[in-house]
Amino acid sequence: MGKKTDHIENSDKYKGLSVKKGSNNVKTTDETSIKNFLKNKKNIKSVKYYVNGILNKNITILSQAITLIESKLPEQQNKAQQIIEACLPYSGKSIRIGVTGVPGVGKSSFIESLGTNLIKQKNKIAVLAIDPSSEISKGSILGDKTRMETLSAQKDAFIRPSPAAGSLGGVAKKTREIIILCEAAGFNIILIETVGVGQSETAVKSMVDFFLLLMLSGAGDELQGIKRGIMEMADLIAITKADGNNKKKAELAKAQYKNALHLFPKTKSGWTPDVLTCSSLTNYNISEVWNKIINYVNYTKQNNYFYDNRNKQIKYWLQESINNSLKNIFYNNDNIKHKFKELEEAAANNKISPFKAADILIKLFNQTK
Ligand SMILES: Nc1nc2c(ncn2[C@@H]2O[C@H](COP(=O)(O)OP(=O)(O)O)[C@@H](O)[C@H]2O)c(=O)[nH]1
Ligand SMILES: [Mg+2]
Repeated sequence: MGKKTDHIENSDKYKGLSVKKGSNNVKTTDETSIKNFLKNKKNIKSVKYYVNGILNKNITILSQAITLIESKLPEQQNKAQQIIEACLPYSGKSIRIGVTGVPGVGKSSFIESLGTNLIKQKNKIAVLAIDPSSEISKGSILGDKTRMETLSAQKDAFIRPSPAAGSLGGVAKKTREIIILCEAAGFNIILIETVGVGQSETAVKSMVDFFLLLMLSGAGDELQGIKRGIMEMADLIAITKADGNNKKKAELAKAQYKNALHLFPKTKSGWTPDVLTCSSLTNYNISEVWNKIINYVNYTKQNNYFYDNRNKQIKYWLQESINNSLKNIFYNNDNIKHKFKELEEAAANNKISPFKAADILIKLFNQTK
């Protein structure tokens, strides 16, 4: 009897199961946990399953793998990392485009319109989102999928809302990882929607080849909350909703923004950003915007900026990852946790300078590592 349960305990099949010891020293297994274990085991899929699925362009499996990336469980995170590593050699062949602008400017509508056109030309489109506000609002900017009804019904389109929680850095890192999987699954155009509030643009800029800024006509820059820095990042500005009564106003805004762009310093890519008007409602100039993007890609591939920029982005993400990991290790260190509160309080009460407090904490961390 004892031998039999030992066998169960040691068997790979049951590894990790809790085996209770009976009163007369005979081990009895908990049947419910065996059942649950086997049920879970069925759901645990191998890295190979995900990688093969992604490379075979299976969208359901791609979605499942993205859920692993978004998971907080270390085991799933670990699996996600292995999947990303395996997909890496098959990634990189897309055009990555960031689409930004204030809420309501028409980003989702634009992506719907452009995406639908591009799918007709046999492209495969993935739409992702970076939404730093989602943590607070719990709503995701692509939650309004209704604006992308046509696109989301297409089999060559993949639309994934922003993960609902997490810091901007965390969400951005995940988005970068998701890009790799989408590319490995054969999506050749990646569109990343982000709200024009500042920080998120910098994160998006660091993962795209082309940065498109959408602007409303008839609303001042201040009203749109668009900072000069964001305009400087743009490879193209498109004035949206250039239809009906709005068309004239849009043309006027175009002239104004063109003038403003003249005053900006030369871009690192050597490309001269332009301003266009467009309408997602009437499809006006949507293909012109696309032509600009293609021209940009050709131009920057010729002068090598396209590749240099991607290399720089990889280096940036390497550093970002290290910085984030180090921060986590530091703040999760038990000694630091304890001392941090104390010194924070002391600094707040002017008993110690914040610099001195930081110095003490770093020294303590070095000692306790
Ligand atoms: N007239 C007109 N309305 C538009 C156009 N694009 C978007 N809209 C409207 O503007 C609102 C916000 O659009 P949405 O795409 O959700 O903006 P987002 O918040 O930037 O993603 C919606 O009511 C759209 O119907 C356009 O080209 N013309
Ligand atoms: Mg939107």
